[in-house]
Amino acid sequence: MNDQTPTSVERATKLKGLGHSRKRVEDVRFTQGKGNYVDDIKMPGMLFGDFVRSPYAHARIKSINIDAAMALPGVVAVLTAKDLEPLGLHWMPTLAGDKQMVLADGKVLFQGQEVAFVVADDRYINADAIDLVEVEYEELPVVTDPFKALEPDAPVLREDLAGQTSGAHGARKHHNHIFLWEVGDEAATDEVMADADVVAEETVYYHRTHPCPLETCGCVASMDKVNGKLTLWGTFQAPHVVRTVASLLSGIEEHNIRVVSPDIGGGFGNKVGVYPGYVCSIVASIVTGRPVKWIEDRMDNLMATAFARDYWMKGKISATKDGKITGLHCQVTADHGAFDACADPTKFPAGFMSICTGSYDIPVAYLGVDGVYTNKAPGGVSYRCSFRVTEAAYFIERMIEVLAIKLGMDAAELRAKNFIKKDQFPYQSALGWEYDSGDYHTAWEKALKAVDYDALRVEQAERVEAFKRGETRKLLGIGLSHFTEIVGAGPVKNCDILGMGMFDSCEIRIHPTGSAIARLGTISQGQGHATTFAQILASEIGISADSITIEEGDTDTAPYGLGTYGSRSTPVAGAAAAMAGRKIRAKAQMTAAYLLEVHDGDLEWDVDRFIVKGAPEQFKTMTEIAYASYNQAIPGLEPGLEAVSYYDPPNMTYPFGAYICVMEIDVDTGTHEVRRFYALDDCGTRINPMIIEGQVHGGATEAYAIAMGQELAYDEIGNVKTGTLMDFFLPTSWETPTYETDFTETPSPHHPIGAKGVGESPNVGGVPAFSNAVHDAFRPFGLKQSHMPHDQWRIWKIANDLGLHS
Ligand code: PCD
Repeated sequence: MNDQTPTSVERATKLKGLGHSRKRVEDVRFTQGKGNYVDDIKMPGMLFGDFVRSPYAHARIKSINIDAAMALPGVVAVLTAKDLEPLGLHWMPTLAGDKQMVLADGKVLFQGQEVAFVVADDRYINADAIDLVEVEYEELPVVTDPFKALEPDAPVLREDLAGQTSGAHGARKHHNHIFLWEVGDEAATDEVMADADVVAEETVYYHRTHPCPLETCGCVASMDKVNGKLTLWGTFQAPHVVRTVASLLSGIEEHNIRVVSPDIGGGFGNKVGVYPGYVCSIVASIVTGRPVKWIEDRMDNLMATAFARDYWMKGKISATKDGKITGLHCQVTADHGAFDACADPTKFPAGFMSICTGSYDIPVAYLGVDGVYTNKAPGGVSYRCSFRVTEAAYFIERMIEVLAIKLGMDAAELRAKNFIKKDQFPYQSALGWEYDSGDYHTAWEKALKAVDYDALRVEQAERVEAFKRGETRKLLGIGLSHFTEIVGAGPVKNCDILGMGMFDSCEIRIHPTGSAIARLGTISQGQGHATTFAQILASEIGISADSITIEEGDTDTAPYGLGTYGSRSTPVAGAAAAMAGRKIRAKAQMTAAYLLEVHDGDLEWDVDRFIVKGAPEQFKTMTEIAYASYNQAIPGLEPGLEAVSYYDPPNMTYPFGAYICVMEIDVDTGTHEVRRFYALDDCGTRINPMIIEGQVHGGATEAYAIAMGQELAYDEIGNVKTGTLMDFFLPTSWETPTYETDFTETPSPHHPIGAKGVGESPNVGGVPAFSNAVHDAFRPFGLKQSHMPHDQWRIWKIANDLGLHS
């Protein structure tokens, strides 16, 4: 070798593999307005479909008259439940084992519910025709409060379930009850509570909100009657699942359905489920023989598609006098709206809420979740959190604060005292999870030091004194949060969606000249998969990330996968990519051995080539091997260089982090200012630090929105009060705080490259940090618990109720 030969390190840098802050390759098209979203799809003869929606939250439908609408020039069809019934499509199964009306069948159960589907030549005619459909409603009593829904004389919401004493998840104890899901040991927990030195109790409400992606939901359905093939483009986070469901519902064989997710403008869980708009577009295309497009507007999206949260969490936490936690009890009343359409793995009707023991070593615990029907929209998706993990983290991080108050102890110290220790991993939690790896103390100490926690407490105490002396009207809150996420659903043995095991997949094809294409069962909605999956592969197969195309979202070409949500792409499809890469490398090794005329055991891998052990000047690069794979007859090997992996992860991954928010609060106006927000994330091996930082900024901003103002609010008769962006808080750059990001790196022991997910973490950790900051500011004046969102009015009200305005 001469001096010009690049070193291993230089060659590795060129690959832009793991750990490289590679620029996002997708942004070339996004920043030039060249993205291709569903609404960009325009086809000859395409029609537009849109819904007549219910203005009432609960009403009987006396009649629907479509005559005037049909008479409007340009209107092609108006579908009602009556038209869908003969096809068996007026109701559809939900992901949670319930069923849901596609179009109102006899009654409506929430405001904005789909009543009729109008199909016309363009959107404008559609809008006029919708006004011409005459629906006669008879109003029924409305229930928007899950506790009232469970009262004995509450109105019966789901008449279709009359007399059914059990549902998909066991017994129903009331006509508006869906299920009771229990985990842990209640008797043992009660026993511990009865003997405990200290028990703190609190009801923590995590309000209803909505993922509100910038691009709303939509699809284009095109039935080609000549070749019998249905193509469905849509904003789908799980295109293969949509294909399977479409096949089961329509009876069209699965090979004759092609589902494509083009570019997606944010998903956040909103685009996981199946909506009436998809079903109606498909039916309309079959009926008319023309492509049909359906695109929601913002109000449709907020009112009718999947909401998130709406959990009332009644908690008890017990401890010894010196602050060692001994037990946790949590009873949840979960408002699921009119239909149980939660998007969770089948066996987990409350998602992974049982991660609610958080980062703490709690010996006994119990969780009970009651699902309840109300007159609100269905949904219950994991808006930037893995299946109810943000609810779990918010609950435990509030309970820790409440316990700290009761013990008169510093909340940072209380956390540190109870963290699962590094040497306890893999850790078996009281509610049944096996945490793969963690080092909470190191992360926590790093975070406290970074913000100079002790100095902040001194400053806060001084501020309280100054406030009491009348020298300031501003309080200082220090919001602490240490979270444990659980992502990567999941092991096929316990995680499935509609019976499909939650594995994921990657297929790689190496081209003769040494570049490659890889296809995966996931789909990016902005996360940057085209950038990062190529990086995983670059490190595995020694081909530069720039020479690897990543393709997702077309069921005709991508291998079957369960899609992107629950931060599962890195833990599951990322693992599949690494495993498929290793298969490529194994075959490449045999090819290299043949070319170098040595035994394959005599070779070792060096970044982008196989070298002969002890004779590094003899090597074959991946480019050479790729070429040889196509032009040499190698004994015992098939030509070509391809591999596929379907990966079933042995366990979930458990990312974690330490977040601290320093907030100034103006007692008189209820306004706040985030002075500092520090976010330390540990997602194991980091693929792309720049993308991770972007993920943290995005997720923390959604956390900020949820904690400080965003809510899907209803009045007593079920009107959605926040149906537009005038009322529904979506932060702009003006409101968004500045974030400081940091990290520790504790690899997952079971993931092929040690990576854990990160996309959701900032929401899971961020919400308690912001909310705890508000609570902490008022702690010296006696505040224990106040419900989110902490908007200006609610903060002002806390101050007023505490007598700080007099
Ligand atoms: N990563 C790295 N490293 C690591 C991890 C991770 O680098 N360690 C990166 C990856 O590659 C990508 C990202 O980061 O790119 C993310 O990842 P993950 O965590 O794995 O996740 P995914 O699966 O991919 O995704 C999902 C998520 C979710 S879930 C959500 S909500 C959100 C997030 O993601 N969404 C979104 N983020 C985002 N971004 C954007 N832009 N957009 C959107 O939409 Mo759910 O469940 O759905 O609720």
